[in-house]
Amino acid sequence: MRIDVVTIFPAFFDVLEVSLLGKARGSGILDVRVHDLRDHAHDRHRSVDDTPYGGGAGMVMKPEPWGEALDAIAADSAARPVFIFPSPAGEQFTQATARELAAVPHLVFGCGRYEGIDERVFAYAATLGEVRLVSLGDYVLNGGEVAAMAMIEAVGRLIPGVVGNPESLVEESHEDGLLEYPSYTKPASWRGRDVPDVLLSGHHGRVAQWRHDQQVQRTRERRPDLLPESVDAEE
Ligand code: 6GU
Repeated sequence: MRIDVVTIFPAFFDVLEVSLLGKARGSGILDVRVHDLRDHAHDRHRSVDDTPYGGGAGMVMKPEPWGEALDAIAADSAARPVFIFPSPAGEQFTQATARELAAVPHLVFGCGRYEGIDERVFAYAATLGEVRLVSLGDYVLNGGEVAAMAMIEAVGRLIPGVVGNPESLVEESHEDGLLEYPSYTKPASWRGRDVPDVLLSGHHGRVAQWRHDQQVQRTRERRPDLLPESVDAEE
C-alpha cells in the first residue's frame, strides 16, 4: 500500500520509523511518503494561509499550494487515490472505516491546520480521486497530523504482513462489535490479586463463555451504545 501525507509539519510523522509500521516500511509492504506543503508555496514567506472571506477568527489554508501538492501526488500515482482529510467536521472514523481504507492501494492524507482548508480544495481533489473528510471523534485537535497518524496506524496494521500474528487482529476490541475481554499473565497471584479461576481451569469452552460474558458486561458498563438489542437482551 502507498500512503502520501501532505502537511506543514513533516516532523510529526518521524515516528512512523519505529515499531511495526517502521518494519512494514522497511520490508516494502508500506510505502509512506511525507510531503511539506510549504514546498508548494512560492511567495517570499512561503505562506500557506490567509484571512477568511466573510471575516471571523483564525486563518484559512490557501488553495494554491494544496492544488500543486495534490497534482504532483496524483500525477505520480498508479491508481486513482483516495484522499482523506482529517477534520472534526468529517464522518466518524471507526474500525469499519479502517477496514475499508486497508483495501485501498493509494491513500493520501491532507493535514489541515488553522481554521481549515479552503473548501474548493476538496472539490478539486474529487476530480483526482475519491475524497473523504474523516473525524476521530467529538473533540478538537490543533490540526490533522495527530489524527492522520492514528488513522495510518489503524489502517496499516490491517495490511497483511504488518501484524505478525493475524489471529491477534481478530480477538480485539471493536472487531466483533464488543469491547475486548480482560487479559492476565503470570504470576497467578500478584500483590494479593488472583487471576480468575476459570482461566486456570483448562476448560476451553468455559474460558470462551467467561470471556464472552466479560465482553458483554464491560461493553454494557462502558459503551452501551455499541450493544445490539439481541446481546442487550441476553441473560
Ligand atoms: Cl480528524 N482533526 C482535528 N483537527 N481534530 C479532530 C479530528 C480531526 N478528530 C477529532 N478531532
